[in-house]
Amino acid sequence: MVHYKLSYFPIRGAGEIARQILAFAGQEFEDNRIPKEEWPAIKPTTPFGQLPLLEVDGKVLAQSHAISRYLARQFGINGKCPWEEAQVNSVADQFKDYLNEVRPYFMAKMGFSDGDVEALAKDVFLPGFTKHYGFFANFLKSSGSGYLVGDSLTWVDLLVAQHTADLLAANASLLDAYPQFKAHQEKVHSNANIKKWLETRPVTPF
Ligand code: GSH
Repeated sequence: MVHYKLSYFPIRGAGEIARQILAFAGQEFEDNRIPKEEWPAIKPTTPFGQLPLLEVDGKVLAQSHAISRYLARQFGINGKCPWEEAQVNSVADQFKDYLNEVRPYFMAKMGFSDGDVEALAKDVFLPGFTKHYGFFANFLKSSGSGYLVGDSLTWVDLLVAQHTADLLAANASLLDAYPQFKAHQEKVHSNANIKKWLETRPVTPF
């Protein structure tokens, strides 16, 4: 049997969607959560000096989206044809652009950087969130299925739904203007395997 080992820090962050794809597939995996103190010794041994890393029978793959794409393809949630797969990748890449755009807000909010959290919420987060959830809303509308692309769950649904859940946990009214994303998050997180994962995964602040 193939051995999957997912290495990341003991948070959800950039490692969580790979974990969720494996959980969705009902695939056993080694959920290797590396304590901060152990990281300096491991860092130079990794392909790009960063986590997450996926090991498949000892072969190493870095970069969170590359890992998600590989796993999604292995387990059939990468889109049902090359065009759907490209659409999934397009939304996922745009999601990464969104996170980069709003990063200064989240870094300050999580206490990793100085900065006026309220000012960053108003000037950085809200404009980025409104712009990008507007883009993603067009995909939900166009698919008409409740999923972002096609008529079934893909890994980009896991990516967006986790972020929506995180936003809702921090501010329940933030998505009042986007009821379709509350419905999307509920639909994605009602999948039996995902539901079980969400209920049993380690509780972390982010
Ligand atoms: N583009 C990379 C990906 O998506 O995998 C970014 C990975 C990344 O930023 N990893 C951070 C990290 O390894 C944690 S989220 N930080 C420790 C370090 O750079 O030494």
